[in-house]
Amino acid sequence: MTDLSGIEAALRAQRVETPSWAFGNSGTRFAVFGQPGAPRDPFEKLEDAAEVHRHTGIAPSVALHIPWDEVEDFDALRDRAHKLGLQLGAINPNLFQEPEYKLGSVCNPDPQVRRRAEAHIRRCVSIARQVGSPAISLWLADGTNYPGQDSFRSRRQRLVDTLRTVYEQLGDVELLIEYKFYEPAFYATDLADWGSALLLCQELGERARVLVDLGHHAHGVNIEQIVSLLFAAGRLGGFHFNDRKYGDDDLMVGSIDPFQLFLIYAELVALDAPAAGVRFTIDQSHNIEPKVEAMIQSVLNLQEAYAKALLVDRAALEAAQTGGDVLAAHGILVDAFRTDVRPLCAKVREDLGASTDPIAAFRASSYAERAAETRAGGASAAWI
Ligand code: RM4
Ligand code: MN
Ligand code: MN
Repeated sequence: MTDLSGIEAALRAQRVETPSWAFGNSGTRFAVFGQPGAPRDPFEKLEDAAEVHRHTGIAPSVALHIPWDEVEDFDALRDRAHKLGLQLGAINPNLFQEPEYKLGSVCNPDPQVRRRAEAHIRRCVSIARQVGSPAISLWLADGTNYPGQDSFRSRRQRLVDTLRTVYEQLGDVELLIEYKFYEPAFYATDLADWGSALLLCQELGERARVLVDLGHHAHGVNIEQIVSLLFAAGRLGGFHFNDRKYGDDDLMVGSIDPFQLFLIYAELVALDAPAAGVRFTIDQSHNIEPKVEAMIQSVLNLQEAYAKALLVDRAALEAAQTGGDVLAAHGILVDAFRTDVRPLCAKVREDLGASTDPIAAFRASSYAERAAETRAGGASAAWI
């Protein structure tokens, strides 16, 4: 494809949602290293997200995690977002930190705990309505640690029954279901893979779709093929972008395996997924790197992956594929991956009124230094 103006238009229309929780302090199970200038409340997280959008031009929405982003007045939070040029994105119910959830949330053997989890999701649905959020994004930490601990069949039944009740309350809010193969459960996770998530969505109804987090698969799993399968089933709901070397490392997207990221985008372009309402969200944890700059870099990595995918010569690829020319087909894809798209992306950002060189502009702005000064005092927001 050499229609450069079409490619530029597609890049201008690209949208990436940033996660509120990646702006607050986070860490590993060993330590949380607080950073100077880390936001102290959801309002300050929005300021950081607006800074990312200001430099990149394609990150105008922010996902929230409840109760991490609980505020007294959600109208005020929404209004603040709008004043900063942002929208509030998917609402993520947190069903993994209360002591009651030790044996699970919606799959817990105790019906009272299941009711509590259900009530929390309902509350998130009402927050979504209030702030104009389009989706509830649900990840469950539910699972078991030992064989025999609980019955697979009963847990599945509780999962379906509870989510069915919630599903009825959704109205026009969409339900995204995220899977993850292990952690915190170490023997059997209740929603461990795309197949279990897809089956659940099909049981619930068409407003339930699957969310693919890049860090939630075993090694060697072909994520781009999963993307294609889910899309064909009409159930690709969105992404949690990040990268990893080992487990669910939540490193910056494209930092470890940029080729995989490109292949996922190549699949999305082939499917015309951006037009099909797929949500593109970052889900990362910046433990040692400065958070706002890391988020800007992550958005840029997504922009470059998309640009390269748009450059794939689709007609030539199809001809090589149908002609059985293995190496020509592979070469066409790799050619696009090898293209330096940085000037193209810089132009697109300039056209959007964002920064041609976002990292340099962010550093020159002294935003981080100012945040460290003005946000002194009070407790930083953190995931624990
Ligand atoms: C999980 C999963 C969820 C995220 C939590 C904090 O591993 O990726 O999306 O909300 O972490
Ligand atoms: Mn995730
Ligand atoms: Mn994760």
